[in-house]
Amino acid sequence: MTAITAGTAAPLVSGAAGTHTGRRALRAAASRVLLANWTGASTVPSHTLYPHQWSWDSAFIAVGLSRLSPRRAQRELETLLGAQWADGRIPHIVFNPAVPHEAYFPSPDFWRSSTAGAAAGAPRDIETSGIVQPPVHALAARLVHESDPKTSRRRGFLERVYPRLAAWHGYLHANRDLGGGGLASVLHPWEPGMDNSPCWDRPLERIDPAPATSFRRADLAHGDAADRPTDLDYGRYVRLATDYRDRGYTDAGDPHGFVVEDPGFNAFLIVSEHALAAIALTLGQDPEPHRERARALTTALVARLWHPEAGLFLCHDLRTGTPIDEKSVTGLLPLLVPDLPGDVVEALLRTACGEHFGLGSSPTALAPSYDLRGRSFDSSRYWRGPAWFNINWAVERGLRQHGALAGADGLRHAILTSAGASGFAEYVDPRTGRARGTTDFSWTAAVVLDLLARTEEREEGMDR
Ligand code: 9WN
Repeated sequence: MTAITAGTAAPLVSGAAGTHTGRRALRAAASRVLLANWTGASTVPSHTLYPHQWSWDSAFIAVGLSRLSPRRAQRELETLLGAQWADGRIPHIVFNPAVPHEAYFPSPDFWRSSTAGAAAGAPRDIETSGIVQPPVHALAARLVHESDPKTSRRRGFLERVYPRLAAWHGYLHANRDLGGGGLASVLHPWEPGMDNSPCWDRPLERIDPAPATSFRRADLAHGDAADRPTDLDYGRYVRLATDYRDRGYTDAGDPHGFVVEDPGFNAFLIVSEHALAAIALTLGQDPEPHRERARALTTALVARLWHPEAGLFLCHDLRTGTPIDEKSVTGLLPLLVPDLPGDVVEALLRTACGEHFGLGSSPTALAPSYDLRGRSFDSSRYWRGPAWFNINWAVERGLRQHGALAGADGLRHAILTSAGASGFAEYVDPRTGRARGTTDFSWTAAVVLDLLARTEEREEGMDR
């Protein structure tokens, strides 16, 4: 097993993804996926399984699109921000009215955002869900701007998105610090984006599932049931979303059935807060409030979720006031955070390449979504083991930022090889690399485009 340590550089991408011809073919194939999934103002994650716009998907997609068309990348984010609620929340789904309700569950008639969410400021003329997803957007806006600052400046991109992104973070700060310790909490397993992670098994035991006869899943028409959450999971997702909706999507007040502090969600918030500071500076505004918030969040993240004995950040169940003793890749995502204490970084790097996550164990090793040794590990089922490409893109950035260059180069190579070989799979079996879920998946193609461009920038000595 290759140790991941700071300071050493491995050869650049090698093999098919490393030759110029191989890279050109990969870039062309990834571009075809994103172009085919573009619907005129935004991009669907997948035409079959997810035929609307998703919040954190669009952030990753914008980063990839910026390598093809900076204007389109800006449009992607601005379409999403066009559905922002007056309270600042960015909804996790923006529905396309042209898509029939039967194509995806839960559809707009389940969420009823324009009526049930009216008091919270849901738009009247666009239907959305009422929950949120990880705040990757300000990071994406910064990267989109940097990919072509001239076009961005000419179109006033940052001027338009900055107040909206600041309002989004303001919502999380004002409404979602339900633990009172300075971190944002999530209220539904769909919010951290890792829907059926084993981390949610215990907190979900308390939730009385909606009967399976009360809803009709659309996902099973397009995906293998063994790769998807179970009916019992769905019953609980539906119960939690129904309760939230029926309380007008208000965050304060009644205790929520599910309320958890998630390290990955908060790590993205911190990185995005740093991105807002950079954006403010570019616009001639004061970056200090964003820096201050990033510092406070970082302190709270380490104080509340770091567990030295696990060598990992753990989720925290606010209903019981206890850590959730499961090793999920969400606990590695704080590698994205720039100012972590040195001993925390060292321990995270050891965990990343140890037996639980196996980075560096082979040239194609990707970080699994869940502990390879965990009792609930399942190599096929969604967020219970399979490796996801957006998460591995984030881990790669984290490794590189903390100087673990050999590990970062190895992971970059593994992402490019595995994404191409799997037909831009939604996720892959972390042991075999076999495609799971759907293929031609947008964020998989997007992170490939970004990493290919970064590899070239690095070769030309301009890596950002
Ligand atoms: C529910 C769109 C989304 C991703 C999530 C992923 C999956 C939805 C679903 O697809 O969730 O939001 O229907 O299963 O878990 O991370 O954003 O790609």
